Amino acid sequence: MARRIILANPRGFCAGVDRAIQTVDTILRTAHGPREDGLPPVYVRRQIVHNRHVVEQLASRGAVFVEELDEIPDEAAAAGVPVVFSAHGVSPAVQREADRRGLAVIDATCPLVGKVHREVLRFVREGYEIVYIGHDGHDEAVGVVGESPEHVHLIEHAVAVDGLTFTPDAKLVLLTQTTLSVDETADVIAELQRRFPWIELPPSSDICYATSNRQEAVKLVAQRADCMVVVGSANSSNSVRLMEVANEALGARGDAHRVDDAAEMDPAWFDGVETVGVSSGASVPDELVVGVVERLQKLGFSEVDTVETIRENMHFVLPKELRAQR
Ligand code: 2E6
Ligand code: F3S
Repeated sequence: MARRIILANPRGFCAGVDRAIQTVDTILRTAHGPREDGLPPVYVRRQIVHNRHVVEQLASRGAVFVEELDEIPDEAAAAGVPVVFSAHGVSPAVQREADRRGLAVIDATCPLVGKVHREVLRFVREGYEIVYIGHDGHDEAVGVVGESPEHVHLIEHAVAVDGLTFTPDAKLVLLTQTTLSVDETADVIAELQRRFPWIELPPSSDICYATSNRQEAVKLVAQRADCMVVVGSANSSNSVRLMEVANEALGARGDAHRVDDAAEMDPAWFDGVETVGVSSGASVPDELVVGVVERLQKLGFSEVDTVETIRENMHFVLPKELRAQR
């Protein structure tokens, strides 16, 4: 039988990533090359999305990536050089610092992350304590917890529920990071409901449509494959979750491997493999998947099929400062 590739669909860019990259792209296009004053056309706080190739590509076109706002010189602030906040969002402290410095901020925070920020503010106003399932230190979690550090209690796993102490008179609500594993989160929620039966869930899950759709599709593909390749960077939460979900669905039949690009694939992974599944995280340009498919074809995987679970049609408009320019 011919060796084959099964592509998962949906995979790759989500609406929030597309918007964030287009934000930086639009600024770079409008700038038409380097400025006369020697300053860069745009600063970006943190990786615009968690993908090495995306960041390298935008940097090669002149975008300057910084970890913190204090790396941006005062002369750039005075000259009005735009500063883009990444798709993962920022804490109010970062926004305040930008205001203090008079920086020309363009906020590329995904609207679905922004929604969680607003939920925190609303529930705190209403007197709730918030249990937030997320990854300690991840940009998105840092931003959300920063909205109200004293009322947002971050936990990563079900075992951490043991460390929470709330009395039954405490109003409790659960919020989560947008890119968690749907199945793992269900386990944490079950444990929370066992300990705190009165905990309220938000009206709709904070795990975003793109995360859950990609996990659903990767599961179906993995059930039909002997091995999986998931394209995405090591610091991309949704890509790593996708790899874990694929591994779980493969079970003893094989392994799921995360790679940044085709060059990271080890041909030995495919010894004895008849069907390899391929997917990619929400921050991954599809040309990287094309590269993976081409390399697999060279290794003898000549047939290419697709498994599609749902057709996405989500789109977010650009930040208001840029709408006229696109
Ligand atoms: C913003 C929020 C959620 O690491 P993570 O999966 O959060 O981020 P990316 O940049 O890999 O994916 C898109 C994204 C942006 N997801
Ligand atoms: Fe937004 Fe979800 Fe993408 S939160 S950036 S739509 S992975």
